[in-house]
Amino acid sequence: MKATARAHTNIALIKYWGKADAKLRLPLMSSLSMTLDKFYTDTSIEKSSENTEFYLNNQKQDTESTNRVINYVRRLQNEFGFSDKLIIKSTNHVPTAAGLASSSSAFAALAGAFNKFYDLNLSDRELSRLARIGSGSASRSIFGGFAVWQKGHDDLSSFAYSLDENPQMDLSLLAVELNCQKKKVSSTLGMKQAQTSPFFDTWINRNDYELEEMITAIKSNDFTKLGELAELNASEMHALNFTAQPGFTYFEPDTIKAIKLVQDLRQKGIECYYTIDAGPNIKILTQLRNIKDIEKIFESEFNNVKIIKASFGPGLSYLD
Ligand code: 2P0
Repeated sequence: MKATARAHTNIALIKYWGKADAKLRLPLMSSLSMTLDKFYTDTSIEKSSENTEFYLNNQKQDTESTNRVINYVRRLQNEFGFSDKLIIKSTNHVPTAAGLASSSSAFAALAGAFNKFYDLNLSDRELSRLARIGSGSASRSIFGGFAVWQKGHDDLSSFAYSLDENPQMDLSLLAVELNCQKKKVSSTLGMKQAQTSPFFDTWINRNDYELEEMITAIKSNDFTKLGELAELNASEMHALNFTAQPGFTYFEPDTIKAIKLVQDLRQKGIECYYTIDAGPNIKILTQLRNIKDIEKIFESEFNNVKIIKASFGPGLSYLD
């Protein structure tokens, strides 16, 4: 028997940046995201007659990523009392050009495949909790549209829920690949380092307020408010990195150039906002009528820039 699940990546508009418990991936703050239609992972699980193996895009993976996946699946097996050897195959439909991390879709799809393979009939809440243990942001990819990951206080209370599975907001995301990839500081390391910033307490203390404001913006279909808040929240996250002891940044010179371009576009009446994750590329939040103008200006300002357009994607689904 083989079970396959599909999960889409998400982009956080209110970001998770700080862990209360690294092993359980309990966050210090709640977060909110938009699930994206263009980027997803398909993962299948079947029985193995020999060892547990992990293939990504049809290739057997190195020890590090294999271990992360296998240890995760073992942990789930222990929780539910299984011990079979498994073959796990994932296909990522997350183009590197998107500059988006695939761990959100990867662990959500894996939790889904596990649920299907063992016929567990888990609720979305339970699936979200299990996905979270694999990678924090994966908790939100169980759901489509807008999802909120409530921080909770222990393993059972930290999971995401759907805010709006099928939003009517005119909201697009342009993933801009700036061709300036550098060796990354992992999210886990970045989050740990950010906690040394003198502004970290402020970041935590503002979380309830910013989350509530974002939920209000979504419920009232207020794109301007959503964009302003998302940009502020991303800037706060990156300010923590700059002011950590020692400081660091994911930004490259082109990141700053792109930020200024977004600000210039706004001055000219083309409404758009940026958000940035643990890397140098920016994602632009905008509306349908402005996409062409933004693409044109970015293409003229950057050589060989790749821009991928995305909008709302669905939650976890099962393929077989
Ligand atoms: C987020 N990021 O909310 C934040 C914003 C990046 C910037 O979650 O360590 O791969 O596996 O729990 O989920 C990326 O980190 O981290 C992330 P782990 P994850 O989307």
